[in-house]
This record gives sequence, structure tokens and C-alpha cells, in this order.
Amino acid sequence: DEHNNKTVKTQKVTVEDTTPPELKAPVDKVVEATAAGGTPVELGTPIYSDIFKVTVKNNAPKVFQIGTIEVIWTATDEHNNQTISKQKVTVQDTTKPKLTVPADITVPATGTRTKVSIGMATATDIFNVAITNDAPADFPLGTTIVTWKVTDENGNFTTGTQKITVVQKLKVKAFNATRNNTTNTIDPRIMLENISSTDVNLSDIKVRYYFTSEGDYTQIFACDYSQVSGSSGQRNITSYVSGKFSKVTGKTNCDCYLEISFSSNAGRLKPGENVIIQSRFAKINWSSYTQSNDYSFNPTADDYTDTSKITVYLSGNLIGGIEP
Ligand SMILES: [Ca+2]
Ligand SMILES: [Ca+2]
Ligand SMILES: [Ca+2]
Repeated sequence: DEHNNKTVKTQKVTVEDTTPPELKAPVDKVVEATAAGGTPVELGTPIYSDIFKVTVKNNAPKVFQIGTIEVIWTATDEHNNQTISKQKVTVQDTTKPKLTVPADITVPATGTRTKVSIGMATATDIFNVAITNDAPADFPLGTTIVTWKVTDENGNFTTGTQKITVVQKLKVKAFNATRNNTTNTIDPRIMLENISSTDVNLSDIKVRYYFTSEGDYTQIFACDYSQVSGSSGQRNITSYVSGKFSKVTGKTNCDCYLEISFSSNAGRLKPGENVIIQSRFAKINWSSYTQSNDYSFNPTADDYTDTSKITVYLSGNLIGGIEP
């Protein structure tokens, strides 16, 4: 006071910072995967403020796996006030694998069904892939489409096709010189054409003509004429043709077949060449046949005509025609 008496009291003034920083995480991200082991993602820059110095961190992994995760951003000021803000990061694989299918293949038939080595497709993708195809165990004559499919581990897939063509080695044409329903002589005219790109040994070939014999009698075969024609000229192989008869049971329109074969002197049938066999057969007692119930009989053709009812075997394998 005016007389200099003093009393002292203290007042505490506390300045404190309890205000957390402002923080806004970068915008959500959707990115395409760039590596199977994880994809690095550029997260962007957060927006933050505080009157004091702020440290901003996040818990993002170095690389992101497929899927969505929430990255948590944390802003901390010097007085340990914290604010968090979340950012969604999605890594996806929408990229289809690339597929390369094996080349188309053409092979000669080795039977009614032919085994073919079709090769293997290849595929690329940053993820693991599985390759499948729908190829049968063996292939019929003609062209079969094989569909290959590659699927990555995220379910994206690509398909591609491969053509497998099985060609008949020998084409069979035939007609019956006698087309009367009742006859004591059956005389098939048969032509085999080598439609493959390789030679065929005639002695490896057997041809079957199927019929019902109307009585169990010895039958006699005769080859009237057989000739190879084509790039090597013409040659008569009549004396190298033989025929034998075999009985069959349990078939429709067939209880017997004639099997025609060639001796080694018949030589080879080159690509594009054909051989005709003009033969006849009869029962030893000259009793009549009925032809309308014969599997291989063609009542209408009067010249060499495609047929599937006369079968051809190469080294014992059926390579042409359909058995009864
Ligand atoms: Ca603050
Ligand atoms: Ca992919
Ligand atoms: Ca008959």
C-alpha cells in the first residue's frame, strides 16, 4: 500500500495445447496389380494443419496384395495430440492371361480313332495360371476343334482354339457291277485312293465286303482285273490280289465277309494314286444270293462312289469305312 506494506499472492497462468491437428488422408485408391508378390501404391499426400509442428505417419505396407485394406494415417502434434484419417487402397487384377495355343495339326488316321500329340499351350500372366483343354483321348476322322483355357489365380481367363484334323489315308469308292437283287454272282468294284502324303504298301492293306450268304456253301473268289494308276503310270496287279471268306455272327445284314488282300509284288500306292479291284464271287453250287440284305451292297451306284460300308485296314488297324 501507500505505506509500503506488501502481500504477495501468485496466479498461475497455464498455456496448453489440447487441440489435435487437422488431418485429411489422401483420396481412396484403386490400382491394377503389377506384381504377384505385391503392388507398390503411390498413396498421395495428406492434408494437415496445426499451429504446432505436426508429424504425419501411416501404417501402409510397402506393397499391397490383391484386395482392399484401410490405411490409417495419424497426425501428431508436438504435444502429442493425435488425429487419424483413413484411406481405402484396393489392388485388383482384371488383366486376362495371354494364351498361345499350339499350331493346328493334320495327321493320317491310324484307325477309326487316332491318338494325336497335340502339344501344349503356353500362357503369361503376373499371377500363377492353370491351363486346360477339352481334347479327347483320341480323335475321329475329320476336324476337331480343341479349346484351350488359361485361368489366372484371380479367375481371369482367356480361351483359344486349335484344329486337329485326322485325314483318311485311303478313300474308298465302290459299286456293284451286278445290281440285281437275286444273283448267283456278286461282283464288287472297289477303288482305293491314297489321299495321304505318304506311300502305302499294298501288302499292308486289307479290304472287307460284308454280306449275307444265303446258305453255308464254299465260296469261290476271282479277281478279274486290278490296276494301280497315278503318277507312276499304270500297272496291272491282277495276279497279286487274293480273297478269302470269313463267317460273322451277331451282325445285321452280314453273316460273312470277303477279305481282299495283296501280295508284296503289288508294290506301293503313292500319294494321289488309286488301285481298282474288279472281283467276283459265287457259291460252289451256283445257288443264288439275295443282295438287298447285304451290308456292303449298293443297289443304286453304277460307277465308283464314296462308301463307308466297305472297310479298309492298314497293318490290322481300321483306317476307312464302318464295320457292320
Ligand atoms: Ca495442436
Ligand atoms: Ca491376371
Ligand atoms: Ca444276302
